[in-house]
Amino acid sequence: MKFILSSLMLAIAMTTRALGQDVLHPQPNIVYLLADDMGYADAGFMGATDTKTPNLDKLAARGTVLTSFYVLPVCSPTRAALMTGRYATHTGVYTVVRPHAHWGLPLSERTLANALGDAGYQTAIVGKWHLGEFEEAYRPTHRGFDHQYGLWFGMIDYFTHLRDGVLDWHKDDQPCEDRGYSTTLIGQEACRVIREKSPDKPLFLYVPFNAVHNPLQVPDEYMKPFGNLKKPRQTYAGMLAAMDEQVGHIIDTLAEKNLLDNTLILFSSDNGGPSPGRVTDNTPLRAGKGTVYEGGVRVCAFATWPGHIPEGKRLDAPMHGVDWYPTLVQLAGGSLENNPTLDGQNIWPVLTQNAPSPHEVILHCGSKPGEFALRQGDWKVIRHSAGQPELYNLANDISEKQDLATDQPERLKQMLTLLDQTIQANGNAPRGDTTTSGQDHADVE
Ligand SMILES: [Ca+2]
Repeated sequence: MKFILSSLMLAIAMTTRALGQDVLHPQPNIVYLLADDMGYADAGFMGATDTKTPNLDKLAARGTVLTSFYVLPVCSPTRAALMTGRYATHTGVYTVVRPHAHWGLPLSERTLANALGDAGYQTAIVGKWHLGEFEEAYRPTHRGFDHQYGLWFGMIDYFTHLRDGVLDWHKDDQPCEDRGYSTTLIGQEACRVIREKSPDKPLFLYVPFNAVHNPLQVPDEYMKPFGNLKKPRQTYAGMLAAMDEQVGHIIDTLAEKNLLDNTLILFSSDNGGPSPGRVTDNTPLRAGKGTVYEGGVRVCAFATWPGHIPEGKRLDAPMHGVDWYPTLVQLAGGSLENNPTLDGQNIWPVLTQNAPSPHEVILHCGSKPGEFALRQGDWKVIRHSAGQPELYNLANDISEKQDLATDQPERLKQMLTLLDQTIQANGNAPRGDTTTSGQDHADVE
């Protein structure tokens, strides 16, 4: 029976190949859509009513929404975590990598693109890198990506692709003169990569949009449907709609290529929304980008792969961006042997079999020296770079309104000890950026 089945699979594979279609792969294609600076409650699937994200909502409904998905408080550290499966305590990427800064994701790190490439994947990054570019060796095509398109820095002008007067638009890490709104260009290139995908290899397509990061810029036509909103929220809603439209094109292209059944689609923001209440909406979470409060590190996220991941489900088990690395590499049949120590855990059983979160604790690394938080079960302790530590019970206080540090000194002490132990057990890498306090621009970039 097994022989007949495998012969049948082979026959189908050969037939589809003869027809010029994609060969059946046991390894799924992986598309990671990363939004930049999107608030926890800015999408319809997270309850937003003043924005329009129909394509993200459709995808989320066909998969599982991850309501306790954590990342780091700003851009570069989250990207480092996604690319390595390691916390900032291991990579040293605690802060944003500024344009031309003489550091980046350490070259000793094995990236997700390296690992999936080793497992036989075609790899492409279309969007924002933000992990260093001052030497060639730090650029995406030297970090495991077969193909690169988009920006190296953060915070470029959406129309001119300039940052501080310097063009930051690249193709295969060479300057690129393509004109147009960056969100549109990113979507178009992602679709091209899918259309021209190698028929012999599964695809890892990483699409880190620079939307909806500031500067808040969007063609007028996208703002018009949101005339009832005040700026800057109106502009932001337009930017979000433009990004959602490109997500729709990416999904349509996957469908045209008949790849949807064999593609795992992941979505998240890279940090919480900045200026919550004015630009973004992190309801019901406290604060936003740049902080280790929930509004800075808990982000909107989902995972979609019909037939594999439950549809229409909401999953509250705590998980972290570092988890994708081991999860995806194992799903792809890749090897973690000789990999640097991982902080991430394989969350496939959580996603597919309702297993509990594999994390005893989740560590939050802030950008400011000495700033950390730790979640254990429902409890969360925060140690700021200055001032008193705080203690919250997220089970009945998701908004972190009631600091229990004074009421529960014993638990506070225990949690702070556990925090120190966790930091020590999870690497002691020097901070990559030694030139700033980590405080500068944390809230803008
Ligand atoms: Ca960001």
